[in-house]
Formats: sequence, C-alpha cells, structure tokens
Amino acid sequence: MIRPDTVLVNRKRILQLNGRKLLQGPVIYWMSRDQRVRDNWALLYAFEIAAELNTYVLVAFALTGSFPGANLRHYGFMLRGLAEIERMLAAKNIPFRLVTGNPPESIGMLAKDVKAGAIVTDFDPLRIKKEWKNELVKIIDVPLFEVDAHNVVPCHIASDKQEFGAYTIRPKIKRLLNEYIEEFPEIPASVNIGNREGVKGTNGRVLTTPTDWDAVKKILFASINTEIREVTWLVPGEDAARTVLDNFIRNRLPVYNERRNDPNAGAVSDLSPFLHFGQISAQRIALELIKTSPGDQNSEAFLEELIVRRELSDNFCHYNPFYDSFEGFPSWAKSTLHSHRNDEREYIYSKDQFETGSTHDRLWNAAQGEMVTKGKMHGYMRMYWAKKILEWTSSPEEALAIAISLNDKYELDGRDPNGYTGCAWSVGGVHDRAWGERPVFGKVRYMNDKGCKRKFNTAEYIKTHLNQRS
Ligand code: FAD
Ligand code: FO1
Repeated sequence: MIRPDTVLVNRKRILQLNGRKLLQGPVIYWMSRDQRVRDNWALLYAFEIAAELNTYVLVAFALTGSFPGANLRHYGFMLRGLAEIERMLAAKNIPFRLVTGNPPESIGMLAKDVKAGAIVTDFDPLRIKKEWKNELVKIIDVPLFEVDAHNVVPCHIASDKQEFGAYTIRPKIKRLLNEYIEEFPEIPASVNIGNREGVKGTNGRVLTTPTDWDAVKKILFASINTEIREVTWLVPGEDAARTVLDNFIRNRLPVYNERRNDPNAGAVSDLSPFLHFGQISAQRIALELIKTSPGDQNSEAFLEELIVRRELSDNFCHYNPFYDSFEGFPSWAKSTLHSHRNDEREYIYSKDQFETGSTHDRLWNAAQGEMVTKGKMHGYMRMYWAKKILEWTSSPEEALAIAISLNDKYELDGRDPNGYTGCAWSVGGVHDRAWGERPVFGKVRYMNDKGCKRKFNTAEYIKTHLNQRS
C-alpha cells in the first residue's frame, strides 16, 4: 500500500482494478469522465502516487471516434473543453498527451512508451468504460487505480447494490455526506513536473508537444456523423462551466424550487452538459451552493437532483447490466407492460416520424424541436416526451430503444447514466412505483398534456420550440 507524504484523497474513493505492484516511472492519469483540472480527485490521487515515487504525472486522454451515439455536436463541445485543459495544464507545467484509437490499446501503448509506474483513471458505471478497463488490465504490468471523482459519495460506498429508488438511497447518501463533501486540496505546488523539454518516449521522441487540435478535428470529423450542428448558446470548458454556475446561483436558484418544472421559465441550471463531460465537479457545485445559500428550499431542491437523483443514476447503471434494455426494468413493470403488449395503440409512429417531430401532438413535436435545435430538452418535457414514445410505439422495447437513440443523438448531456436511467424511469418504471392500471402503460406512471397544461403555459412552449418545419 502507498504511504504518500501528503494524503490528499479519501482512500474510500479509490479502487485498485488489478493486483500489480508500483514500478518506478511516471504516473499516467487516464482522464475520461472527469475532464477537468480543478476539483478532480483522480488527478489529485495521481499526484499522491507521483510524490511517493518522486516522479511526475502525465495526463492522457484517449480519443475514440466510435463513442456510442456521439456525433459532431458532442465531440465539438468535448474537444474544445480538452484544448482548454491542455492550456491549463501547460500553465502548471503538467504534461498532457492526446492519444487516438481504441482507448485501452492507446493507453496501454503510452504506458509502455513512457515506462509508466502506475495508471490512475476515473470512475464511470457505463458498460463501455468497464470494457475498456477490463481490456487495459490485461495488457499492463503496473497498477490501475480507479477513483470516483464524479460522485460526492463514491458510488460503491453509497450502496453495494441496486437501490429501489430515491427513497432508499437518499438516507444512505445523507448519512455519508459530511464525510465526503469536503473542500478540495490544491494540486501540490511541489509536484515534480518532469523534464522541462517534455516527456520522451522510449525512442526519444517528445510526446507532449502541444496538440494540433485542428488536425485532430479534421481526422475525427471525417469519420463521424457531422449533420447534427454544434450548439452555440453554450460555451464549453471548465471556466465557462464556472460562469454558468455563478450565474445560476445568482439569478436562477432563487426561483428554482417553484419554477424548475416550467420549461418556459429558464429556471434550471443548464449545468448537465458540463457535468456529463466532467468539466465541472458536482461536489464543487454543492460546496458553492452550501456556502452561498445553506439550507434554503431552493438549495435543498437542487441538491436533491444534483446529488440524490444523479448518484441514483450511477447506482442503477453500475449495478444493473441491463440499464439500457427492457430486461433492466423492475419485475412489476415488466409483467404489467407485458400484459398490455397487445392493447390497441391509438397512434403508432416510426422512429423517423418521432425524429422529425411529425406526430399529431404539437406539444410533443415542440419538445423534439427543442432537443434537436438546442441540444437540451427541458427536464420536465423529457418525461412527457419519453412516455409518449411508449404510448405511440408497438412495444416497450422499441419505445426504449427509440428514446435512448434520439436522446443520445441530440442531447448534449446524452450518452450518460442519467439518460439511460431517465429513459428507463419513463418507459419502464425504474425507481418509480405502480400507478392506476391503464391501456399500454399498465401500472407504469402515465403523463398527458393536461398534466403539462396544469404545470405551465403549453401554448407558449409550443410557440417557442415548434420549429417552422412542422
Ligand atoms: P437542473 O434541474 O439544473 O439539475 C441540475 C443537475 O441535477 C443536472 O445537471 C443533473 O446532473 C441532475 N439532475 C437533475 N434532474 C435529474 C434527474 N431526473 N435524474 C438524474 N439527475 C438529474 N440527464 C442527463 O444528464 N443526460 C441525459 O441524457 C438525460 N436524459 C434524460 C431522459 C429522460 C427521458 C429523462 C426523464 C431525464 C433525463 N435526464 C438526463 C435527467 C434530467 O432531465 C437532466 O439531468 C436535466 O434536465 C439537466 O438539465 P439541468 O442541468 O439544467 O437541470
Ligand atoms: N470518453 C473518453 O475517454 N474518450 C472519448 O473519446 C470519449 C468520447 C465521448 C463522446 C461523446 C460523449 O458524450 C462522451 C464521450 N466520452 C469519451 C465519455 C465521457 O467522457 C463520459 O465519461 C461518459 O459519457 C459519461 O459517463
């Protein structure tokens, strides 16, 4: 076990994924989910190991063009955030290296090339990330440490099993919050920043010359779907995320509790894209909220979403391998949906009709329009949107597949545990209870436009988001 001279990170955030011993050599932080320099427990742990080995940290990001459901809208946002990270690291003389190809292979090769002594990476409950890590441990001879830098209470500490719902995970998180919601230590000034002329590979080639991001984009964009436009209303990156947070706390938090379910109100934080790409730490957001407005109903309502709901999504994806399929629904939901399989559907739409917002329901089409145009559908509408897909398709399996596919294709914050869980909640009653039985839904909670009309001005929402096309 390591005995660093300064313990920066709570040991319970850290898991070692293989049984290898530390070697003498630089420590690679394989940055993936938590794409930020500040407030990053995984990066801080890499510095702990580097201090112990009296070596330096090399931050590496493995870029793959085949991230499921990702396209220009997402890669554009992410790459601009990564370019900012490289600049922020360079200002601290911390080397950065972008590698491309299949991530486990490219990280494995880099580790060999620099004769790494250890690798640290961040926690992510998604199947693809678990596969990458399982592949990497087969090809390295150094320790691979995984640090939960995304959750305030580490996922495997909050609970060791799939939770039934917010009501079961909330007390477990609340009990542990004080231990984990600590301030972040600064990156130790004493970090050994390696040789000034950059990190060399075994063949003497300098690996950490500044990344040619235009060249990276050119190669990447030639191989991905580029028809979905990047968004322009949101600037990516750590600094921009902090500005959005400060603006939210000042201007929107005071009305959050009462206006957050009104999609016309602009009362939500718009932080989900930054949280998805890890460009801001949820713990930082919570720390700032508690500092500025402790205990008021708006902060409580927001922290419920940011901590309990978000960590419930990681819990679901981490412990349920079927998080994106009918199989992952609770048994009560599977049986009730099953017994209503052959109910008459009033409408049946194809994926293309959903995607182009060509249903009979203008409110639904407006929500689709908001997602396609803005890249971020309002949270209340996402529930309505997904539940209507269940109502207007011939099976719950098809409904879930269409909801996930469109969500991941157009949402800037898509391809995320929150998304798989949100779709499974809407279509398959995950984390919800049984309601009054009705056609198609069975006992899965039903939503209709009357419910929306009671909550907000649907005509205004339709006017704003129903793109001219339909
Ligand atoms: P705010 O209200 O400001 O919330 C702040 C943060 O709290 C969010 O960024 C998010 O991290 C968390 N949060 C809020 N609501 C939820 C929730 N219901 N579940 C989990 N965390 C929550 N969220 C995504 O991040 N990516 C998705 O792809 C996604 N797809 C969804 C699909 C469906 C069908 C549903 C019902 C929900 C989905 N959500 C998804 C959850 C939620 O709608 C979004 O997190 C929220 O709308 C993001 O906007 P915001 O940050 O402005 O929200
Ligand atoms: N993570 C990586 O380590 N490498 C990638 O190339 C990569 C691409 C990518 C594209 C879109 C997107 O939404 C996420 C992407 N991620 C990538 C993962 C991301 O960093 C998050 O870890 C997960 O999506 C959230 O769990």
